[in-house]
Amino acid sequence: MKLQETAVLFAVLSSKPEKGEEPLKELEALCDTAGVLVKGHLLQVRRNPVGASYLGKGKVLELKELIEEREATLAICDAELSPVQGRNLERALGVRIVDRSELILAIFADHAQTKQARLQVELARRQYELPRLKRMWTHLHRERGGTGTMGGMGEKQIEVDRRLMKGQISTLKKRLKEIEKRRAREVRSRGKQFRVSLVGYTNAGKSSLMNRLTGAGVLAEDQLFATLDTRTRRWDLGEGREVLLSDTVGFIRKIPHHLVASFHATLSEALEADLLLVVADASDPDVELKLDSVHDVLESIGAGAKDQILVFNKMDLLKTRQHLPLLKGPHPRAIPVSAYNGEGLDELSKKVRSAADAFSKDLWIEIPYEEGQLLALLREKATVLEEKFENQGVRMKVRISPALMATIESRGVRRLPA
Ligand SMILES: Nc1nc2c(ncn2[C@@H]2O[C@H](COP(=O)(O)OP(=O)(O)OP(=O)(O)O)[C@@H](O)[C@H]2O)c(=O)[nH]1
Ligand SMILES: [Mg+2]
Repeated sequence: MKLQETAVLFAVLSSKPEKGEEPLKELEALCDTAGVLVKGHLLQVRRNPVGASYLGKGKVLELKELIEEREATLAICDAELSPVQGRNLERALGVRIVDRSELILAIFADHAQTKQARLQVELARRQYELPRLKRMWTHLHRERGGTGTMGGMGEKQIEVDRRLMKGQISTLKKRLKEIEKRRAREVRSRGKQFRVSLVGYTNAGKSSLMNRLTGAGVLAEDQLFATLDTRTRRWDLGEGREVLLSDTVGFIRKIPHHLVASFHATLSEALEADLLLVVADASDPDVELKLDSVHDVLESIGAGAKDQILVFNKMDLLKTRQHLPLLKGPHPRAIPVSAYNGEGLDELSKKVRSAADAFSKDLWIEIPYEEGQLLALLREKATVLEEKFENQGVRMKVRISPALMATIESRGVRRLPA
């Protein structure tokens, strides 16, 4: 029988938590997703964590007592610990120490479905392990009942392991590059359709919206990081407008930096989009904080300046509309919706439709046969919807951006009445 892992959570806070604030709530949700039972909390308020042991001496002893009293098999820290801090704490406490990064990496490893996601997680984990030279905590360890420290590894073994790991890291990088190249080709072949990408904090309801809007059937669950890869589907906006909608990996505060680096290709799906739908959970008391970190991640991958529509999801969970002015105050243009009961989705479609209309319009034009270059340009940069071959030239119905239309008009092409 597999024993359930149990944990005590701990963190250093730079200031005293406000009344009603639950500083370890998100870490608990991460534990829940990873299948770890939480048995207790320990907080220390101090300006900076201690360099060698993260917690102060007295608090380490307190934590040890708590672990023994609650019979926990793990102690989980809400920050990323340095290799030294991790080792020292493990020695002092006699249980396995898992930090926030390691926990998130373990969840990613569990949830990775596609080859690309698996390789990306594997790469991030190897990079995390390299300076620590310990095997990460995984469900495999749990099945073996393995807790406690690695200890006792000889210098020579460490050298061999380190070299091995470096080799694995460069192989993983190479394999990922190949997949990325293939994907880039696929993206290019999608042509000139307007692309919309759902982004936002993990568990905000991106996949649920994707399902509701496109009938995609992607996994949506009350878990953190249910989605790790990117799915793209056609989204019919009505009135003959169709765009491509992508759902992808969610963001989190204090995201392990190795994960950002190895998931760069997946995260940068947002870079390829013409419009971002930034999805937030309107029922979450921390919504503003989480939106800030979403904007930070967007900024860091170079997508900060993209056109955005803010979408407040889960409106069905707000008991009264009173909450709405509160949400709309700083965000007057946000659209309130519910993936659950469908409210607000028509308005959302309308907003996206007008963004897509501004991006490109459907027009009839006529190009003389001798204008071969113009014909080629249109085939490459616009979408040809219909073609009729007349005496003078080709009559075409094209979906075309205002910029491209201006270019061809400057070359003497006129638009025809519809
Ligand atoms: N009540 C309510 N629940 C919702 C709504 N939208 C999503 N949920 C729930 O919120 C949870 C997370 O939804 P997902 O669609 O998986 O969220 P996500 O943003 O894709 O999350 P990750 O892929 O994990 O980053 C699920 O339990 C959904 O059923 C909504 O409009 N109302
Ligand atoms: Mg999802």
